[in-house]
Amino acid sequence: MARYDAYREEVLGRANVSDTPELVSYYEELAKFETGALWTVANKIEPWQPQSDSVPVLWRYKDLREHVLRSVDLVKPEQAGRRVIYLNNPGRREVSAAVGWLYSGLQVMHPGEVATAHRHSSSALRFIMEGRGAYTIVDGHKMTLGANDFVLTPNGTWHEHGVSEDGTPCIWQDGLDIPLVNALEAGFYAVHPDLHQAVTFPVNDSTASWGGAGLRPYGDSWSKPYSPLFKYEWEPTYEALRRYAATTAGSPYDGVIMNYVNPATGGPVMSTIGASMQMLRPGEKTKAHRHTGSFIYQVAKGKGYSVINGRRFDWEERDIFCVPSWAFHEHANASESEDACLFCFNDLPVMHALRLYWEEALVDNDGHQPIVA
Ligand code: GTQ
Repeated sequence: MARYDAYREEVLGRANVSDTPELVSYYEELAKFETGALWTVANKIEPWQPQSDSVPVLWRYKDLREHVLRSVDLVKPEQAGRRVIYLNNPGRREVSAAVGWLYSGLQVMHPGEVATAHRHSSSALRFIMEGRGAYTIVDGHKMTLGANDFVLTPNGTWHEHGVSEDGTPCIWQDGLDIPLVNALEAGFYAVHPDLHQAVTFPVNDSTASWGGAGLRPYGDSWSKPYSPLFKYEWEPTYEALRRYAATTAGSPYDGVIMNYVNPATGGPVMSTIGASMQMLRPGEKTKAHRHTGSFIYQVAKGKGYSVINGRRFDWEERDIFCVPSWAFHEHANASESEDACLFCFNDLPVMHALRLYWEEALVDNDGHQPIVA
């Protein structure tokens, strides 16, 4: 590999300048004026292909759950703002990212607890893992939440979360584009002046208005840059996948996969974050491909494994794992009788908007990666 790269550097004109005492002192002179010679960094800042600092990680729910629950005894939501245990990618610790420019964490609330309303430049989503009675309020729209429901809190919207008095302890996964917004140096944050917002619409009005398959409220004038449907419930999502599965061969790389969309446009749910739910049929094993963009999966149902850059990760319900940009990945359902479902959120809307999306299949080895670990 090293020889091949050296060959390409000479033949294709990449930077290939050896240090001499004269050059080294020249670089020191340049540094004094906050400058540098491009050829000392060119190969690093313009790689041949995407180089992710993120590594594939599997966060097992059976490891995390007790630690997440313990935080309830240690801090109150009013002290913590949000009582969340966040997921740290070993290659992205300095930006608190779970992968690439995406953040994720597990938030826990007990019955009767409420977290104050705030808004920020980051867009956020939640995927409910366990418990009864959780709710989120987004700009006056209150949504009641159950396991595997998916909720949006688009950037700029006031949002707060809680669990009703008659509920049970609730845990959900948060997903935000905090690292991206910080990288773009565009983040504002504000706490609601009254600490909480009024519920100004009937409860669950968003799903009542926009949740009808293929139907749009007559004469609506929704023009905001995010989905008017803030909650995507599990039951209709699973039903849609089952029906689609009965009539499609599916994707060779993802099985039966459907995107959550903004029903007003057909586009992604928010401007920076997209999401999908996919079903791997009993015994289904997909082929490997890779693409730009960062991906965080939660196992909504079933058990199986994914091979990511040659490493096998065995997962079960509620486990979370990430696929870094340009990492080869393939998925398998370990059951011969039950389907498996993977929820995923990603930065694909950013990749597409900036024309940075690129994709390729693994051609060798019948489309499967040799497993190295
Ligand atoms: O609920 O808005 O996990 O602002 C991290 C930052 C959740 C939230 C997180 C946040 C939120």
